[in-house]
Amino acid sequence: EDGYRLWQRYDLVQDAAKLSAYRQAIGELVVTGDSPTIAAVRKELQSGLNGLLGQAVKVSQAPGQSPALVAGTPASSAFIKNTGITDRLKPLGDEGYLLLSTQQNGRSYTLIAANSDIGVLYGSFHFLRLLQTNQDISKLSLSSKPKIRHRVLNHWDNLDRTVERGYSGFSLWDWHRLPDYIDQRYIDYARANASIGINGTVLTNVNANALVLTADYIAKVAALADAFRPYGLKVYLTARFSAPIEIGGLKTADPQEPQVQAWWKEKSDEIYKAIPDFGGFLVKANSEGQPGPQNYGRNHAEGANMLADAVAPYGGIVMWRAFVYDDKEPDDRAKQAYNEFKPLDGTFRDNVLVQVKNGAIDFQPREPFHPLFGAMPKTPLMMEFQITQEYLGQGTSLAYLSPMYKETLDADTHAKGKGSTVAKDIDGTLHKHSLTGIAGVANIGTDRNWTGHHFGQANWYSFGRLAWDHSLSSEEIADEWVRMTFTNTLAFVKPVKEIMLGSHETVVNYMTPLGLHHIMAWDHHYGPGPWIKDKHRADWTSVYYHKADENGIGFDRTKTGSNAVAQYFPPVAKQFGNLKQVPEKYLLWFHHVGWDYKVKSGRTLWDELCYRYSDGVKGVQQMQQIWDSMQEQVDEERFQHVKTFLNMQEKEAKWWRDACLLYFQTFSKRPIPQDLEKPAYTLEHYMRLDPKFVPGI
Ligand code: BDP
Repeated sequence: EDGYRLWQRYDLVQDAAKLSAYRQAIGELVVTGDSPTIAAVRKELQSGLNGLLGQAVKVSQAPGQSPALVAGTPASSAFIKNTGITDRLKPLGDEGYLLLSTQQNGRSYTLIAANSDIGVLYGSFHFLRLLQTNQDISKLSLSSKPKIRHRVLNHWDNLDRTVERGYSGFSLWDWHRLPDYIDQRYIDYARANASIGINGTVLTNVNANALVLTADYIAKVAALADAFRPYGLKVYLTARFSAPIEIGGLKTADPQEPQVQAWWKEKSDEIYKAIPDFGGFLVKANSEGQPGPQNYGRNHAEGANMLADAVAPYGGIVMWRAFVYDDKEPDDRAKQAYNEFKPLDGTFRDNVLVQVKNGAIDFQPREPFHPLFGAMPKTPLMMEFQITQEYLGQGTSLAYLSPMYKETLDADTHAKGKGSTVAKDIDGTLHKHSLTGIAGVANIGTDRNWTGHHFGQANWYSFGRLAWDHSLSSEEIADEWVRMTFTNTLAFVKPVKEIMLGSHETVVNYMTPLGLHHIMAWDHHYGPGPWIKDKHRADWTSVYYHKADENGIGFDRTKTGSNAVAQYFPPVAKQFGNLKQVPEKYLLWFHHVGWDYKVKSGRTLWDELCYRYSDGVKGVQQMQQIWDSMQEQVDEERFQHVKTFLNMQEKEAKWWRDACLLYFQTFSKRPIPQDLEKPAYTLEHYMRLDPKFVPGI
């Protein structure tokens, strides 16, 4: 059990009654059609059922005497057409599916039906999930379709196979051996994505390299696209804005220059010739040193529209990132994306999505939702979440991120009155957009278990599940994942879910409680670094964000400060801007608060900070205790792996707690409450510490 099989383990069903019911219901398997996608369906159902049922399932061309599982579309299967379900299929669109138990001529059938082959594949994965999680399949009548159209992974993979902010080995894309060699990993990657409904993948880093747009690389990308296609996974590339200069030999990349426009058109023609269903481009422009339209005095819409025009004839899209900020700009970094993009609402082409990070700073352990959500009614906004744990303990920390994703998706923007959630903005229902999207920065690499930490798999999984259906709860998703990845035994499922559901809050507590943010170490972002100051960019220091002084701590973003709260719709602005009403989890995000201010618990702010940091460490220790008690329920290999990682996490938690409290204490000048564990070392020790020595603390 090295984790390679992810949640697709297909081992024998252990519950004897369920096993016999499943064997009974699936006397034979009928998969109709002959497309590559249908071949993938057949293969997946066959291997899944063989494993789960512990016997070779009979595969037939048409339903015969025994109860059958029938998968197909009305177009490929006369049997399905004749069941009269076409009307039920209509509203399910081109990716949805129906799972139905039905009787025909006195015989029982289970249908996996859809309008399209890819719908059949998604339905097949759902059906297998029902077996994997030991559900009753005798009276199925359920349909499902995605709420969001483009459900995309963003790989921050470089062409030399390093992965920016990747903590699970190297890039999966073996450019050297492509296009000839198709690694089985590519297929397994596509299978895993399809099983959770992910339908797009951006192969390359947003800090882009123009080389990927040269002919040699396009051929390699085309080979990947061919491998992924049966699984409904489209490829996208990042477009370096200066590519016309770097690989095109032009003098400029000005989007208003006809020769530049022509270059991108020709480049798109070339790409689509090799990859007819190429998804389009993701662009990071004029951000953190990347080139962009502003280099030529043009705005973001002018840049995006040029690329959009190039891919439009082929149905391609442009995902243009709103992650922009500039240290020359004196205003609060949290306000800059809104200031830049809001005035451009209505000026983007129809095939452009503006991709917005969940919060206004940068994937912090916790951020309030980005004020752009709800605020650009004429522009489809795409959500960007980070799955890789750049700011959340990286590869060694257990942090189940579904609750964090849900916190943003469920947040109410009040854009059109109460109930205008962020989820409704990105699924298009709020402002009536049919072009919709959601992206997750991948945590996947060449590590045998894909994600470094076994529990990192749950974040890939939950991103996909929420991208498909954001109304799912974190608990439901964790339940599915634990059962499929480990076991259905309740004695394991319940406690491990408890670990998962509390884990994000635990990490927030020991890193950035009460709305603190961006206090991590310089550059690598792993450990604590609240003391970071005097760097060439103020907006990359920690003191810019926590603003601790002898009076208190926190960033005043109210009227008396940067007034970032005013970017939210009035009810939200009022709530966040009011010291008494702001949710405590965002307290120091929006307010500079005195050390002796009484918080909800009745403690002073300083004492509360100390308790929160300590709670974080205790939270990790609780996870350790629960996990230790699971030894009997789980294979030794994964047990030891997770155990060791939790030990590292405990050290990390103490490191964060002690370093941050000692540092903030130099301002608060108040004691750490008596009943709490005291820091093991001096502040100087932590400031000198090189993270690579942490396990030795
Ligand atoms: C930051 C990362 C940096 C990325 C940047 C981005 O530290 O590596 O390039 O985001 O999203 O979080 O563009």
